[in-house]
Order: sequence, then C-alpha cells, then structure tokens
Amino acid sequence: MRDDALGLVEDGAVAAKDGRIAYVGPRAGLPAHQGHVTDCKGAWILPGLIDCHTHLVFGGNRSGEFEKRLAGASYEEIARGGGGILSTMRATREATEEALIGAALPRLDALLREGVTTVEVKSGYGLSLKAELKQLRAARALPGAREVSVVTSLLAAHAVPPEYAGRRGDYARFVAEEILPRAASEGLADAVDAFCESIAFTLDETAMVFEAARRCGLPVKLHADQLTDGGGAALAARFGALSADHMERSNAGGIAAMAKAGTVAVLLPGATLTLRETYFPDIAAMRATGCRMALSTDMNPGSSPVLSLLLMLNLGCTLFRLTVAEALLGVTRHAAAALGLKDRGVLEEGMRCDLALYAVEQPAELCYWLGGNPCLGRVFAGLPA
Ligand code: DI6
Ligand code: FE
Repeated sequence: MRDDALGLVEDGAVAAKDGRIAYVGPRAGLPAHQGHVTDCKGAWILPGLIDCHTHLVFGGNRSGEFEKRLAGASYEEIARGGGGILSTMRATREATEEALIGAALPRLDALLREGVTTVEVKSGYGLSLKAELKQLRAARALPGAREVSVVTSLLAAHAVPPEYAGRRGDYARFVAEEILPRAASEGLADAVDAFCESIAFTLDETAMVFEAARRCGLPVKLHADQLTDGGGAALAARFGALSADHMERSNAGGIAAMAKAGTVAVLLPGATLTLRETYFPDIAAMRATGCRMALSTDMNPGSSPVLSLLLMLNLGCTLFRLTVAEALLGVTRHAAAALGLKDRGVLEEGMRCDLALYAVEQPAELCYWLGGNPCLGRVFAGLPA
C-alpha cells in the first residue's frame, strides 16, 4: 500500500518464504511455485491488522461505572472519587499473573477473529513495582498462547496509586527511578507511555518519565490532550515520541510539531463514543501538516471497552470523517509506525507475511459495515493461523 492510496491489486497473489513476503503483485506475475498454493477465492488480502493502543491485560471490569455514567456521573467525577483507573488497579493487583492472562485471552481472541496479527498492550493498572511487572509479564505471555505479536508499553504513569495519595510528584519520580529501569532491564517493556492530563500527570512529570525512558534506551508515546489541551502533542514531538494518542483537544501547533518530528497521531474513536465527547481530533490540521494518523481500539475497561478494530474503522470514518484509505492505513502502515515496527503493516517483499483475508467486494466495506465480521482467516508469519 502506498501512502497516498491503498495501492490495490486486483486478481493478486502473495507468496511467502521463511515467514516473509517473497512475492506480492498480480497473480500473472507469480513466480513458478515450489510449495503449497491456497486459492483465496476472491477474498481481499490486507496486511494483518495492527491494534497499536490497548490496555488488554487487567482484572475485573467497570460495567457498574458505565451504569453510573448513564445516571449522570462524569468520567472525571468517578476517577476523583477513587473509582475509575484505581478500581481496575485493585482488581489487577488482586489477580495472579495466570488469572490476568486468562482474562485477557477472550478479549484478544475477539481482536484476532477480525484479522489482527499485532497488538500493543500497556501496563498501568498495577501502579506498584510488583504489579506493573506482573501486568507486563502477562502481556508477554500472550504470544505463547495465540498466533500474535505483542508489543508492550510501560504505562506506570497512568494514575497516582493510594500509597502516594497527595504526592503525585513523588510517584512520578518512583516511576522514573525505580519501575522504569527495572521493566527495561528485565526486557518487559518495548516503549514507555504516560497519561499527561489534568486528572493524571503534568507536563513536567511526564518529561521526567520520558528522560528516564531515554536513559534506558526506550522509545516513548503519550496519552495526550484527551480531556483538556495540556500541550501534550508538543511535548510528544519534543521527545520524538513514536506516537501521541487520543489528541481530541490537541492544538494545531502541537500537531504541526508532531508532523515535523514524525510522531504518529493515534486516534481512538471508541473512547470518544463511550465518553460521549463532543470534541474531535483536528483531522484537518493533521492532513494539512502531513501528520500520520493511526486508529486503534484503546481497549480498556473504563473509557473504551472496545473489542472490535473493524468497528473503529467505521467510527473513524463516521465520527472523525476519515476517508476509507486513511482508516485502512491507520490500522496497517501507520499503526506499525506508531509502534516503531518497520517490518509489517504493508504488503511488500521482505515484510513479515502477516495477512488478513476478508469476504468483501471492496475494501471500503471494511469501514462501511457496523458489526458483523467478514474476516475469513489470518496468516501469521507465512502460516495459516
Ligand atoms: N486514557 C484512557 O482512555 C484510558 N487511560 C487513559 O489514560 C482509560 C483508562 C481507564 O479508565 O481505565
Ligand atoms: Fe489508552
């Protein structure tokens, strides 16, 4: 797929060798085959989808808070009252690593059934050294149970745990000086994320965590400007972040800085819908500056209990007015960029042979249907999965 268009090939073929794409193009150009041939019977073949922002591993769920919000309570009110992220923290701390894996697998399966082959998973519900590492280990265990690549992000700077109540800065320092170096040295984190927000961490605290990530050689990403415009987009750009995510209220200057820095905007329409937000990301500024856009579920128990990346394709188009090409690039090429992965997200020779097959007449249908699942199957590292 090219950036400007999807680079569609009619009557195409893909060949794999050693888990990589050895040929992709018109069927007529397929080199004389030496192995097994599968007739895909007119299915559309896409790169395996990449869900680049999830909080898939957690204990419990928050359907009770969903009911409270229906009765009028706001997300911020619930969070300030000790619910929200902290209620999931309690359930996550209580769960064993095995229980966390067991709870995550059905959620992961829902994503995989739709053609996902790579998932990013964040910590951020442990909020202690022990529980953050437990969450990351549970995420790292998922590929042992399913045909999927998992990329992890340490999000210990997600909320202030009760042990540090009233001492937010001390907790941010603990994250930077203790949790982060430990997660890095144990090889449990591929990146570092933070929640920079009025109800979470300040720009300065976030910058301190990012400096620590830099010292440990880990790339950063950021939950930026979801509920308020706190200058998160510009901060992400300043640190050369892989991505800034949410961005409902990011200003045009921050978006321009991101475009320059190559920081991807990860759009999360499931959270917008769930919180009934009326602010939408500034797509026009992203287009004008060439800031790449990805789309993801933000699968989490509070603000985005979303188990369908295909549904996000639809919401990206209907809520945020993305084009079909922008939406599809957002769950493939640009989602790979948001994770710093250069070996996937595009059908090109030498890339990983992760594929998703769909029973649709045109790729636009992947964005058009709300619900239903046209995925016929997946190929993971060259093998049917
Ligand atoms: N933004 C989100 O949408 C999630 N975390 C964050 O920083 C929400 C997490 C939750 O409510 O459990
Ligand atoms: Fe999130």
